[in-house]
Amino acid sequence: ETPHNKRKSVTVLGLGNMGAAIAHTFINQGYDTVVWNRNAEKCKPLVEAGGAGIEILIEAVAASKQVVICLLNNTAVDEVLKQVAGAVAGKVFINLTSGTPAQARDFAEWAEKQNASYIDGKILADPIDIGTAKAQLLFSGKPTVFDAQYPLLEKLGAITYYGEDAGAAAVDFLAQVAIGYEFLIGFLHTLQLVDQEGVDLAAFAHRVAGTLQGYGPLLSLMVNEIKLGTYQPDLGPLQVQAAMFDDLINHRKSKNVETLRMQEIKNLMDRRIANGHGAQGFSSLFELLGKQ
Ligand code: FVH
Repeated sequence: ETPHNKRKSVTVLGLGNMGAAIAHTFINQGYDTVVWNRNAEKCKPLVEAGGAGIEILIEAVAASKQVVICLLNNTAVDEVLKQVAGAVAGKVFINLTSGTPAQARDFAEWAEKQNASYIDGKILADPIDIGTAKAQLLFSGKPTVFDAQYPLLEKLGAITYYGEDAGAAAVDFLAQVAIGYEFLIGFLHTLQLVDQEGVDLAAFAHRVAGTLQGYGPLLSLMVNEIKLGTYQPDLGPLQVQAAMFDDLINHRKSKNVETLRMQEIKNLMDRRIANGHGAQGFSSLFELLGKQ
């Protein structure tokens, strides 16, 4: 039996899909895991798994030095933290709730004023993957605090540290999540397109997954062209791409599939070509996307 002050303990606030997966992981890793949830019913499965359910929020927070928070959004986190203000000196808050860089920086400032510490974390994974290398977790905050928390955090999955600025992990998270959604809404639209032509969707998805392999090197090439400002043709010169886009958009219109985003791309291409850059690549649209 390890002496009490050596026993690893952690409190988890929020036992939704993700919070419960996090709490289960800590329990499985031998932590004395205190669990709290607004709707206390959700503590039951965790208590059965060996966790300690505490219904009074301030007692749940008082029970451990490390307090992991995983709620629906940071509005909820705000509501919860307000209830424990003044009673958190010495605590280490590890917030794994999705949110913005500004929210993360505000919480870090709040913690500082409360004589507590703060690490901001973002999860690029499904609950099922938590506790395995498949889960990607992004962290930022004070290096000394991150280092001290590393043994706890690395139990959750593959972790990346983004440095001292508490908002840095959220910057990457929101950007990467946005790219994912841009791609996936495009994918859903193309499924409508090919479905109408009787294409087998599973086979099509497999082919798309194959084509996606080529995008890694293209991303690096485009960033290089943006740095150099030369914008060598990628995907061909813009004027050739624009010619294809007219057909692509007309085809979609004929199939009653949304052309909003494709029209946005075409408009950018036309503007860039009109500015005399028709021989440049798709990367040159970057010039039109910054603060106007
Ligand atoms: N689930 C996923 O696949 C994604 C993967 C990527 C990261 N996200 C983020 O994880 C956060 C939690 O998401 P979740 O899936 O666990 O969400 P729910 O299952 O709906 O659980 C929400 C918990 O938040 C509690 N809650 C909501 N509002 C409040 C409030 N005002 N005060 C206190 N707690 C609140 C809720 O409590 P209850 O309704 O059970 O009483 C749940 O515990 C999220 O940021 C995702 O973006 C997950």
